[in-house]
Amino acid sequence: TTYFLQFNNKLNLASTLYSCCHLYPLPSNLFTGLPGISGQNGAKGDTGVQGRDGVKGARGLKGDTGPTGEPGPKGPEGPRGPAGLQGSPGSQGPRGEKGERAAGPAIVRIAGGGARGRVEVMWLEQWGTVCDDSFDTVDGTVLCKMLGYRRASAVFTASPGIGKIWFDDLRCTGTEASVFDCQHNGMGINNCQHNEDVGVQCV
Ligand SMILES: [Ca+2]
Ligand SMILES: [Ca+2]
Repeated sequence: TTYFLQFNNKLNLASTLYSCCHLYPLPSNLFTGLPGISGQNGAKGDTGVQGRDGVKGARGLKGDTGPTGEPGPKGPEGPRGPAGLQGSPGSQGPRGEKGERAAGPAIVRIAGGGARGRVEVMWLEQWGTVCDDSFDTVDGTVLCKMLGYRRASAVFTASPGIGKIWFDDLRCTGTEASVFDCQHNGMGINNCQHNEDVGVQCV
């Protein structure tokens, strides 16, 4: 029915156009029949040509920082460094207290070994003599006591000795335990000759 109505409408329109104007030729498809049934699907077309590569995408966002790792093992000990510069010497320390007189070998003697003779003293491991300047029995007594005698009964100029003249201007007070503790010019300091070497008589 629908096709029929469409057919009539097309027929009426064509008739009207043709009858009224005679100007337009009738369209060749105006009087076609009913549409046939649909044909079978055509064969599948050929595969198309591969398209061009797409535009590269934008760079992704930076990832988050990962967790802190475990500390690595301790490295080996480094080589020993070069020796440092030598330091400056320290300041001199305080003077020590005077020590006890060493009980060593004899440091005074009477030449010849008797109770009377030239006085000889040892200093710096050298035997020497004593000048007779200002030497008296007080000095002689200190010396005789060192040799085990009580006192000096006399002093005199003895026969010349040899070596150093260790004492000159010896002035003992009588209380000294050693002639080395008496006042004098200084060890080896003198203006004497060996013909001024002093002698002593101990009792
Ligand atoms: Ca003299
Ligand atoms: Ca003198």
